[in-house]
Amino acid sequence: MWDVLLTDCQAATMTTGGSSYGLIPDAAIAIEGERIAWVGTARDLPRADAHETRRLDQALVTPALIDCHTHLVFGGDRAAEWELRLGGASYEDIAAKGGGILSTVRATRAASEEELAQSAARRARVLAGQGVSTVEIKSGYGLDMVNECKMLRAAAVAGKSANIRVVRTFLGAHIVPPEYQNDRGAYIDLVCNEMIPAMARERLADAVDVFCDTIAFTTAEAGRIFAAAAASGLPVKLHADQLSDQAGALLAGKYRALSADHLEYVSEKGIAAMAAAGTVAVLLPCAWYFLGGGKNPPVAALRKAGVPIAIATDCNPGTAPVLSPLTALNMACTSFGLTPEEALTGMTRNAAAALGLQAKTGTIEAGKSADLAVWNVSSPAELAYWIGAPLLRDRYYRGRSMGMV
Ligand code: DI6
Ligand code: FE
Repeated sequence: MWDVLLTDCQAATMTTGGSSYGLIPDAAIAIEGERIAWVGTARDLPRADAHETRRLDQALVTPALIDCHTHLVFGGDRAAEWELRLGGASYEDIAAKGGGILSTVRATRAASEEELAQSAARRARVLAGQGVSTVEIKSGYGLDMVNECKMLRAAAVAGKSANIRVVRTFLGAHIVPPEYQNDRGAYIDLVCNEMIPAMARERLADAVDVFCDTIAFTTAEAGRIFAAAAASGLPVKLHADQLSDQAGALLAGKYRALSADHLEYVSEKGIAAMAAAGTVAVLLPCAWYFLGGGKNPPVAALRKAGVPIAIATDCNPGTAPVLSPLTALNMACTSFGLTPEEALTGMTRNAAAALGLQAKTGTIEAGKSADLAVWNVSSPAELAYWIGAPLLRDRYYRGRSMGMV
């Protein structure tokens, strides 16, 4: 006997093939324990006995959303810096004057682990209340062993308290910390020789990321860090070609990165390298918008090359103070020209791939974790269409209904 049977619903399974969105108009979904046991058209149900049957009045069920790129753990905020930017200062100017990421580093170092966990849990609960059951959280505002570990532990605590799966990424190479300003090589040594091995040994991180750009690390430096990650058995991701073309995507392809993220300035060669390596392109339209909407990422070229596209909020205090994944979907369509189906695929199936979780979550298929979102909409395109509407009706995480948060 199944534990739970969801009926009288439409299911956008987000599987490849079949009709668009993998849509099953009159669907049933059976859950056993933490997993999806069966999904299909209701009249094909092999049996209908379940401990609990929930009729959903034709609501739409999708895979729970996956926010595959966030910086959810941080101290303080950067509203004052935003006011400066509105007055004409650029993100790069502010960074050069010790503001920007470094100001969040100061606030994060000053915060206790409990404070960081609590504020991150509040943010994670907001994401969960919009249908997210998996969130990636990066470190990168600690920039020393103690504070990077503190951030990653806080990320795990936040996930538990919000009933959401957290995937942790070590971003020690976010920016050169103040105490190494005149010896960046020594900081990279620390990241490669001590921090990455410790993150792997203590199982504090699932992947390693580098911010590769003019205000952060060069492609050669990122290459050293990727080699250290490989030696410790950790997969890599890259903040690539956001503010300028640094050949970041080429490097991501060379190291078979799970994803290369941002990509506004990615080159044709970079796209080809990503396609050959199966690297996911994570586009972050909220950061693009909040920085004033510069160059668009080359969506048509990514599509043509067959690079899978994911969409995330990039929630962070500097360039994307955004806790609305559905708004990110809307912006992916209105600003970057994705179709609503591409956008939703980008926050489900392809977002799972960007985290190496494609076997576990991201589609509605038998055997996968029962991570589901139930929406009060009549078609999947509405998820990207509305801005700021309370569309979520229920969320399932590992087979359990979380109700409305
Ligand atoms: N790219 C981003 O969008 C964020 N970090 C990064 O490497 C911005 C982080 C910040 O400004 O605090
Ligand atoms: Fe980021």
